[in-house]
Amino acid sequence: MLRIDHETDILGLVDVQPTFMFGGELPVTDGEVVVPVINRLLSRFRHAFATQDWHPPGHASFASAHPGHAPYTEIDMPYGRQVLWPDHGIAGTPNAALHPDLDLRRVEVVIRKGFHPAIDSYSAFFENDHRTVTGLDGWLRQRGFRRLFLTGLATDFCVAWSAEDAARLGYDVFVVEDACRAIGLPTMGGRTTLDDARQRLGQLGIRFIVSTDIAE
Ligand code: VGL
Ligand code: ZN
Repeated sequence: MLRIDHETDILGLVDVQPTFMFGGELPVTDGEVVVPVINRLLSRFRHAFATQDWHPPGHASFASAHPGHAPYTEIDMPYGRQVLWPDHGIAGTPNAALHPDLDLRRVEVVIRKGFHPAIDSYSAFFENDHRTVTGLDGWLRQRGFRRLFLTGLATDFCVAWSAEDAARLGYDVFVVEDACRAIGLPTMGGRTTLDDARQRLGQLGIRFIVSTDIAE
């Protein structure tokens, strides 16, 4: 059992937006089921932050910006390999809002990411060039938070990249699995992006828990 320390623990909501749910532009299987699980957690933590995937039209991560390339294939970008996605998370559209059923009373800061036209940003801390910062580290550090409990979409992309950066920045990181859902693209040898993410995160000491592991 984990006991919440209300001074130094914070719940993180990663990209809990309709664009990643049933009926959205980049639907994650069962993405919408995380909303009630996250609301239960929000009633227990005193502090929370949220991220929002927030792209301009024609963003470089969209397959539509690369003629001849299909969604869910990869290309080389100046900063490394990039999966191409369907157009999604368009800044200012209803599907890019935080899910309307979320109880946002405890969400003290919202970080938007992915608004630079030429760089994608999975992580809540750095854009995919691993150098451009979002400012979240400064906010968390100045507020004195030490342990992050991450939830949201998708486990194997934005949640995983946020968790890895957080661990490297010195935070103690927990991924609350029943409050997350994965995209699960195939990788090498019958593995998926979720299998690969679990392995990378485990090596960094990031723990996968379920919401019932957190004491009432
Ligand atoms: C995400 C793909 C593209 C995510 C965002 O939130 O995991 N995935 N943009
Ligand atoms: Zn995106």
